[in-house]
Amino acid sequence: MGYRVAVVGATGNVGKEMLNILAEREFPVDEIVALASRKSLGTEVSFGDKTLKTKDLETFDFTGWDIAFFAIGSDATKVYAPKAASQGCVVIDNSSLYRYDPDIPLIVPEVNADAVVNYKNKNIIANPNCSTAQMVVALKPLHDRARIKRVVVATYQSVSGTGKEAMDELWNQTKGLFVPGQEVEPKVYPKQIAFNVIPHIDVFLDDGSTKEEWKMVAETKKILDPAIKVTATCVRVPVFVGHSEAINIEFEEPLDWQEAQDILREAPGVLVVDKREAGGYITPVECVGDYATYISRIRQDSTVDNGISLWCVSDNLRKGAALNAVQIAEVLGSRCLKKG
Ligand code: 11C
Repeated sequence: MGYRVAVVGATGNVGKEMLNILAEREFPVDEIVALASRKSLGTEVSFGDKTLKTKDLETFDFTGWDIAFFAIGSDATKVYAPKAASQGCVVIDNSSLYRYDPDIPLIVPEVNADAVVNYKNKNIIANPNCSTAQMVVALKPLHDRARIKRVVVATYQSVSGTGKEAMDELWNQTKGLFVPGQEVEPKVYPKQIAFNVIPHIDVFLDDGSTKEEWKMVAETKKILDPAIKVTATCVRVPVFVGHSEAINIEFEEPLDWQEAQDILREAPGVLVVDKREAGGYITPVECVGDYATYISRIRQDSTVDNGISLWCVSDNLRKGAALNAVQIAEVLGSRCLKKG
């Protein structure tokens, strides 16, 4: 006995990972359907050892389906998520459309699983931005111990966060730089991404910050604690998969780096790799395909009272998107929804 599950946007980076993770974690599925826009209709996608042919999202009737994972842009989500929800299907949405709606829970299961019951308000649950998800997994156990006052974070975000076209741009631009006459001009990004870094993700806001930076602030407050002050600088780097973050944390109470390391070793969803020697830390290429949020470089920041700095790395398509969505469904299943 299981659930009838739809994956919306099944041909995209995140949709494909959702199907992989549902199969890997043996999520109880009675029936599964892969949905996509008309232009991807009939495309084949893998679900474990099965192959699914995508069906048309536009004409799909969600009546009788239990859970729909949405991994499409906000504009299309605005049309189809309320339709699915009103047809009785619980939507777990990876876009930013509903994240800041006070009636819609924004969930990272290691942090605020209890809020999942609020799905009943609108039959919709929001999945956070990838850079927020991995950060709050790391912050939560430390906040429980010493109360976080302020976080200063700089991100190093992979191009898969933008999508498949961006991954192609990095690949082709990198090759093109070695072959005279085959240089690839920036198209997805405003500047060259190969062998470069770009301090700009999502649109600019009036105060000079970017929307990606604003999301890290607003989502951390909603998921973890509205009292925590966050300032972020979000940067795109020439890495295919895996977001990294340098996080500086100021606490209300004293916290020794060794105790922080012990706390993080016990924390759900976290793996600590922290030897104070060459290679004794995790880099993004090593986290690809994993579930964990890796923490390295835990150290005291003696420039403030009660400061700790650390390095945090995770697979942005997994904990940052598809895995977190499936974990939400697992909580929903165990606490709220009946099977079959
Ligand atoms: C990036 N974090 O790396 C973005 C992708 O709000 O879900 C996800 C954007 C979002 O570009």
